[in-house]
Amino acid sequence: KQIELGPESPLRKKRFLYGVATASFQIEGSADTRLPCIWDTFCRQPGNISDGSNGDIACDHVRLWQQDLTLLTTLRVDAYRFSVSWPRVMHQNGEINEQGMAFYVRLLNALNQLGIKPFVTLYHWDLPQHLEDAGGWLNRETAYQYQRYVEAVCLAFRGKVYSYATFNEPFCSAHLGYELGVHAPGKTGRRNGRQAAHHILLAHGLGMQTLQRLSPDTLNGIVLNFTPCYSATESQDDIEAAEKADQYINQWYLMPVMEGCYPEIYRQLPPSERPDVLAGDMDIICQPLDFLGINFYTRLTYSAPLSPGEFYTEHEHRFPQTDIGWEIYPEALTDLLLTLNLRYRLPPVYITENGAAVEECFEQGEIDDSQRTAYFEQHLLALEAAMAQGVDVQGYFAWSLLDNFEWAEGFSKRFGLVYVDYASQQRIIKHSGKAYQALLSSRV
Ligand code: GBH
Repeated sequence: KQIELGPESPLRKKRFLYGVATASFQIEGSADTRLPCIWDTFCRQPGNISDGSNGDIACDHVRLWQQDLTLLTTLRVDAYRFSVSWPRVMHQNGEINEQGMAFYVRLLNALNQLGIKPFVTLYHWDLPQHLEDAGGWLNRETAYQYQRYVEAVCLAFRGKVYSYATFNEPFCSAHLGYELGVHAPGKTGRRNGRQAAHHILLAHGLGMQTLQRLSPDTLNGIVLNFTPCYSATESQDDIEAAEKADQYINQWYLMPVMEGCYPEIYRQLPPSERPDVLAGDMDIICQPLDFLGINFYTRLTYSAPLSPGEFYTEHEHRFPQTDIGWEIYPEALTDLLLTLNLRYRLPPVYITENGAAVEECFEQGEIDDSQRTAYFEQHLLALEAAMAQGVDVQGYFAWSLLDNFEWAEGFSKRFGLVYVDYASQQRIIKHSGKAYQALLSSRV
């Protein structure tokens, strides 16, 4: 199975950038050579991770990174998106961990030597545990600590980076981590979720200011995840519920960043559930972006709330799902890009993550994952449709280079273009990886 795009597709042009993405906690291992983070703690509380695993070893990438860079050349990617582990590069007293920083400097040097553009994510969920002990993202001070960390990274990486993203998916950190409690640090409550979101957004703004000052020549922005919200029926109640869900899970993060305000639904929260917002915060959050990173996996369908005080209820899926239970609905990517483009003055967009956990069949050392290849093809076609209607999309990153630690799913769900045998740490390029490579090398 190949990825078939039309001969004239803009996605087959050399100037369209292709990459693969990873995140520090999900691949690095070598947990003993950095500070503990909130995910180390979360993994150790029984019941949080479906297979009881943790990130102590993961893909052993800190030791096998050279081998993993070879995979990037084999796949022929233009860019590699990875994240820096804050607890690996900073000591608890705020000083730089030189050994940890040196790991990334070696990685960056090697990427530059190979001609692969480094897209650096500064925060992909691994908050140092000592900061969580002081309140984590519920504590405003964490935003200022984050800014100091960004400053240290910028100075150490000077001249080696193509793009910086301040955060990956504030939704996940805030909503899943501090509101629903299904991600680290496992806190709950609407006010907690919204307060964590606000401090993360504030940290984004402070981080952008630091990037503008210390790294003005890199492409600086943020990565947000979007789960487009559809209504279950055409009834007014369901449409309204879907609209509210969209404000609550998607626009809550985009609107402050782009326009310096929270969506309408903010005012519908009872005061006891609203976050503390200080004068001037919204102006800090709303910094000009060089790019917007969009992570897209699935959509959700909503109907009217069942109980008072709620805004919506999630409706059951109607279309086929991936192995992780997410509906496959590529049109939502087209709809999303067109809607955002109409509603906002978007900077250039990069799809910074897209991918699927699917069933794979292992035969004679080959991994047949044709469903994943089909998923990529469908989503690239959906992207192409949006671009044909005027959306400025500059690049696409497949999630993920490697099978890795899939958060609350542990190692039970695989998203890689490359298979990882966790017993031997052997890597095997899957059929989808070969299809991706074929697409990338066929560009004109
Ligand atoms: C990304 O998060 C992460 O950045 C990455 O680290 C991770 O490995 C990857 O995705 C795969 O999970 O569960 O039906 O309600 C994506 C997070 C996924 C959150 C879709 C919202 C809604 C679907 N998003 N999810 S559902």
